[in-house]
Amino acid sequence: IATGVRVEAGDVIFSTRRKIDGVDNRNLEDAIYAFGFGPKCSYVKPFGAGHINETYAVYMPGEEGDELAYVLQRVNSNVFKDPAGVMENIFGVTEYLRGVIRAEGGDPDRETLSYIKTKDGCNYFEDAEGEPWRCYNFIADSMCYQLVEDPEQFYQSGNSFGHFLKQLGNYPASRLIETIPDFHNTVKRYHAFEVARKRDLKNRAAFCKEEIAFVQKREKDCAVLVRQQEDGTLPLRVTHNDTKLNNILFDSETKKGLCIIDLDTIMPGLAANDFGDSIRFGAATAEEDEKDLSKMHFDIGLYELFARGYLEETKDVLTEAEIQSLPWGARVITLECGIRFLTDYLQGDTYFKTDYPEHNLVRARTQFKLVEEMEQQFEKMQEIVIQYGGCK
Ligand code: ADP
Ligand code: GN1
Ligand code: MG
Repeated sequence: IATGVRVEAGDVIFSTRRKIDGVDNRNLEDAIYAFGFGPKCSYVKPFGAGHINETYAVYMPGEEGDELAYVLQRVNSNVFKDPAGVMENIFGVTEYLRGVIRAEGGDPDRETLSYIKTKDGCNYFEDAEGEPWRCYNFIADSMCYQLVEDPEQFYQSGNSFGHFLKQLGNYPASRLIETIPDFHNTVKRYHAFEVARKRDLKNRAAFCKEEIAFVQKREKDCAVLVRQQEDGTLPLRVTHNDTKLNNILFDSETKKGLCIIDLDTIMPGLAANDFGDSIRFGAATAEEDEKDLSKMHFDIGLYELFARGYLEETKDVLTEAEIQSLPWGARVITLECGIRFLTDYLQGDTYFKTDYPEHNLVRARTQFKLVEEMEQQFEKMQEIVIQYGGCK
């Protein structure tokens, strides 16, 4: 599914040409003016398929009619408690990336996001209710996918995320603010799940006994990577921490990975987590919220393609221990994500956007199905990274 198509199907929710009935747009309109688009802006539509922020496509008059020119987002302040810190990270990293891309002979205007300051020079705009809005350029002639459509895309995606790790190899990690503390501390995620299960605020534990048992059986797995990080076996790097396939834009013409987006969670982290999150989302045969579990499988062929693309870029910078940790990254991050969905289900859907009451439970189930299949194919997963990583 290309976002380009989704957008055209979306409803106009703000227009400078007509009043839209039934939509309260005050804050959106203020944001449009704050970034200097009003009153020229033609119209605005909801955009994308993220679970956290509210994303809007901003259309401006162009030479051939209205053009999608900017992406405007209301940052979820329930998730990001320090929006100023988030924006400081993003401005720092994208500025740095522009220099790296220029040195590589690339085009910084297409290969990284260009964030736009407000008219009065701030990194973001705070609306009347104190909610943060930020804005960046829309990258034209790009595609974004919710599922791998052509296996080549996933190889390209591995290449791009691998390249991204290298590009930020010398970025001073001390400059980064930890925007969500312990974001991928799977041990703490497990404890949060246990707290939610015991409180059972919404009386939902009775409806997910099997899923609860599934997680509890795997408590030890939650510690595998955290322990290796703590004892120094695995180094911290500057990582993206949300490397889903829909957080990368592909060039419509060359079909290659073009630009890594959704930089809210750039923080020091483990390479295995970034690798793992890409596998979790992209090496799956169905969408994250597929209800029919018979459609959901872990596709080891796709895993291999991603691993090849990723390791072509990174095998010379990652240590052998890191390369060997990558399959664990896939297992642990998939388990962690399932735990997070299940925790949110138990505590009444306060974190992820949901469309119906069981949405988070449905999502947790797909993740656990993937974990099970990864466990069954784990040896093969290990052989693959050893092969492409050139390990002895
Ligand atoms: P969220 O944190 O909610 O996932 P994202 O920053 O990932 O927010 O944006 C949501 C979606 O919007 C992306 O998955 C992508 O489809 C689309 N999108 C975001 N930025 C751009 C862009 N610059 N060009 C094209 N599509 C974009
Ligand atoms: C969220 O924002 P989005 O949709 O790209 C979440 C990720 C999860 C993912 C599951 C900040 O990502 O951690 O893995 O949903 N982002 C945050 O799809 O919590
Ligand atoms: Mg996203």
